[in-house]
Amino acid sequence: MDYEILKIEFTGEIAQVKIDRPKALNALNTRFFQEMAEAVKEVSGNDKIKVMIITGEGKAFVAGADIAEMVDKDQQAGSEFSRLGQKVFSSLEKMEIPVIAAINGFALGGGLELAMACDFRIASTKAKFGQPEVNLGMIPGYAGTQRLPRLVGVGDALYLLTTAEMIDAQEALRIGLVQKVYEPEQLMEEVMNIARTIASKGPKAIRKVKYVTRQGMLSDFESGSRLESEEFGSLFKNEGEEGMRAFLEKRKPNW
Ligand code: DAK
Repeated sequence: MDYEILKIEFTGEIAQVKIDRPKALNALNTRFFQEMAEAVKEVSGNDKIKVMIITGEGKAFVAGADIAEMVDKDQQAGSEFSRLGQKVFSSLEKMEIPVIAAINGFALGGGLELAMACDFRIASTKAKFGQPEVNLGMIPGYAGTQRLPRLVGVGDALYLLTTAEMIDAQEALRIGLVQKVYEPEQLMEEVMNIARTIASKGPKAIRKVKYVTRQGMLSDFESGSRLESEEFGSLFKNEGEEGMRAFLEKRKPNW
């Protein structure tokens, strides 16, 4: 598939996926979801890539699902649009490598839902966040009602979901919606530094730590802990041996 909305750049071990439809503030339409599904496949199929970054072009990360595309849909088409989006967003969580949202501007509605499907979020001081669906007589359709309370707690989630208030990056940092905030001109450099840090760690360990954490969020504590023991064990006489030997021999590990 030729990309029309996404731009994908590979820099060393890092893939940057840029959403480039600034005229509509990068609003999410069917074509976006098709291209994002393709991008996930392409990046996942490239063994060299260790981290993926998603960001937006212009003044928005993503200003929501495309209202112009949604307005005429009937109930069935609305549910299908929701399911397509949910599937693509879940595929980001299921990617073996970490996915970072670099939030350069508006992350509203479906845009915040996209950011929440990434493994963590780094924001510019210009970023703005909100779930404004109730302004439109709608509710989130890409699992925002599920991910937001898991990330920030039920009180802050329902505050944002029911008031549709737009919050700034500092408030998003305070409630734990984003992990770091940088000046706009430093955002991508800092996100690349974080990505390079991750890429320098044990590659199997990084994949397993994401897998176990993500699975744990879907299961109970006991099952998650059991899975952790299994995956922990699988790194012995494996990448973990090299990492531990390198520490004892005071050298860099050779992954
Ligand atoms: N969809 C389509 N076009 C959008 C858009 C959107 N979400 N947001 C902005 N645009 C377009 C504007 O219409 C405008 O187009 P032109 O008039 O230039 O043709 C252009 O982007 C620039 O926007 P503005 O002129 O409005 O720019 P401002 O800086 O003045 O304002 C803003 C920026 C972000 C505050 C404002 O654009 C805004 O309030 N946008 C709407 C934000 C919003 O309500 N987003 C949530 C969308 S609802 C579901 C699946 C998913 C969802 C729900 C259900 N199911 C299938 C069940 C999710 C829903 C949403 O995400």
